[in-house]
Amino acid sequence: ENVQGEIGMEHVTFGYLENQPVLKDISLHAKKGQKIAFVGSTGAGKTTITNLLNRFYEIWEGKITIDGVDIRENGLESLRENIALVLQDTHLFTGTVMENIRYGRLDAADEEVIAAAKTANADAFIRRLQNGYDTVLEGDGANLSQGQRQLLNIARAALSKAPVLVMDEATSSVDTITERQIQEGMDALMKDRTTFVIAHRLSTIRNSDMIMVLEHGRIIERGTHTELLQRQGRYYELYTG
Ligand code: DUT
Ligand code: MG
Repeated sequence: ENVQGEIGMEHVTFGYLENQPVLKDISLHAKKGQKIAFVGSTGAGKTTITNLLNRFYEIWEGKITIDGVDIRENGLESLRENIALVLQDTHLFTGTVMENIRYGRLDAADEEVIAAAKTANADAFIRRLQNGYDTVLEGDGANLSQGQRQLLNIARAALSKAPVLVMDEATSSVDTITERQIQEGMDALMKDRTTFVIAHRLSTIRNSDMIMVLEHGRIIERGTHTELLQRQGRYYELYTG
């Protein structure tokens, strides 16, 4: 199986409750390796789009494809293998740092795990922990800062070989050094993968191939950063506001 990671959405409509659509007629196309960013007010439907790509819910209408194949045709297992996730809430378990990063890639040697941590910019802080990579994390990484947990999530995704990456950027107010580390880690991660990124800091998505502006479940504007600024519409408002 050689998945390229092209993503298509055609006229996707979905809601969590009957007769209450949250996404309406969403169509988009991401070529292999492109970075697509989603912006818009809270509740606009950004996370819902990624929930659907991951098949956490079934769509009401329309179609979602990877490499042209409807995601309902292949099993969830293949979907999980092809999509790496960096979500707002971290999913760390009680175990060592090494085990937490290796999660999902049990075949990975220690060296590979450490290389992924370096890619994610997590290696330096891990080495400063009491027992380095052997430090045991409490449930959900309670003994780490929010920024450190995020870096571990990024390291885990860096170890994954999935051609598609979904990132729901943390809104968290981490310090600027950690923020820069997170940004560098995410940039390294996106390289060569088709990426859906939900951005809360618009500064981080200026270089996207396409920015989608969502409002009340619809894409109301789409284009590059430059195009959307020229348009002086909603994105311009969000960016300059
Ligand atoms: N919603 C539900 N049930 C859920 C999740 C969301 O009813 O389990 C509603 C809340 C909102 C809409 O769906 O009215 C879209 O939510 P979503 O989480 O997709 O919004 P967002 O754009 O990701 O908002 P935020 O910026 O706050 O993360
Ligand atoms: Mg969200």
